[in-house]
Amino acid sequence: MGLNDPGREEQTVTDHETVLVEPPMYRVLLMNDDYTPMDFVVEVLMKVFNKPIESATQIMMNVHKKGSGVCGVYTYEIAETKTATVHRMAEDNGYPLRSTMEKE
Ligand code: TYC
Repeated sequence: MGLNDPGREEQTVTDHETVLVEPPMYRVLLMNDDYTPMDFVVEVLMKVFNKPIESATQIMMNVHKKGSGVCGVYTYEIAETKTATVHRMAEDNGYPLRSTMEKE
């Protein structure tokens, strides 16, 4: 507490405010194509997006019919890593499977 300004320090200390800002979130989507085998897409959804086989199959069939579909929603760095992992797995196996991310 300052001698010339009694009470000032207490006022400053209790003035802090906690502001929690949620990070921006990104949808990761899979795109349909004519060449990637269905079972490979299901494998990707299980390994990269931690989906159980039932929902992996459901998401794959939805992408197959509709052209694209959401696999999950993540913070920027995680979405980016998952997208890169999909592309690496596809390339390693010679498939054209693509994934994209978009801000929520
Ligand atoms: N259309 C593919 C096929 O008939 C299967 C497929 C599904 C491919 C989803 C990509 O993201 C995809 N073999």
